[in-house]
Amino acid sequence: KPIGIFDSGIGGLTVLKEIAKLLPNENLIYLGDTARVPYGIRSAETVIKYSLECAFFLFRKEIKMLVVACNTSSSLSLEILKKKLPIPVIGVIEPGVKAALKVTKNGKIGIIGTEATIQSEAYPKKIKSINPDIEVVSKACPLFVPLVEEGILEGKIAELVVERYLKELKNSGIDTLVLGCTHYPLLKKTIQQYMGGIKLVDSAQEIAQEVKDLLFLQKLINKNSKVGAKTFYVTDSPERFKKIGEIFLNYEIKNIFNVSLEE
Ligand code: DGN
Repeated sequence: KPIGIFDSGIGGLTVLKEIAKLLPNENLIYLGDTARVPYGIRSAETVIKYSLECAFFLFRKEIKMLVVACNTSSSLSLEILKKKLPIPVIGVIEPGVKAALKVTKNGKIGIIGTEATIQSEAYPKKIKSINPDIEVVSKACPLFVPLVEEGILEGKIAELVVERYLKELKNSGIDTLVLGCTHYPLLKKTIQQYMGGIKLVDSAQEIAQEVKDLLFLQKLINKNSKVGAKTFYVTDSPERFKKIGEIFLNYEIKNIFNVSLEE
């Protein structure tokens, strides 16, 4: 049985990439809700509705586990998805938080994400529930997503936007910064350059490890196939997904199908 992964669009491919690296034998089905991206600027009610539609589409493909790759969706809809689906459901927030708590030495953690993720306070709430003494500084970085979608990952423009959003965080005394959005790992180099010694936590890498651990724990690991198959579904036309997605994955994307989620 495959693992289902969904995101509001293309960004979740950073998560798919890390899962494929760590679990090369697993069959992966990816759904990108490209017709309705971005989720990051929508109301909680809408994000939950869209997330449920994505989850049920994948559930009907007989997945054994659901990975909510989108930070916005994980922030707002993880609990309800866990209640509605009779399979393990994992979101990106908790693995990112756990990693950040391991990394920080001075107890001051920065979080960056979309407007909706930051407003939901999902990250600070999770952090405080584990360790109330940690100080959290959050910042929404809305221009990072379009920047990445345009393939502007390094150079003057990227540097200026990074500086614009991260200046305060850089001087706030944090020693750890969580990249709380699917797109941000692509800007890692530019962000790291600007942030200097501050440690970056890539939630895509962290969730991949969590998926692996959970598959072992639940004895769901795939031992049969040699090479994990990857199938992609998108709600808008596949052309743009293919073009931008190949920047994310660094290889040619085949098997992209267009689907409609509205019933
Ligand atoms: N996938 C979204 C996230 O991780 O928050 C980013 C894209 C978006 O919907 N704005």
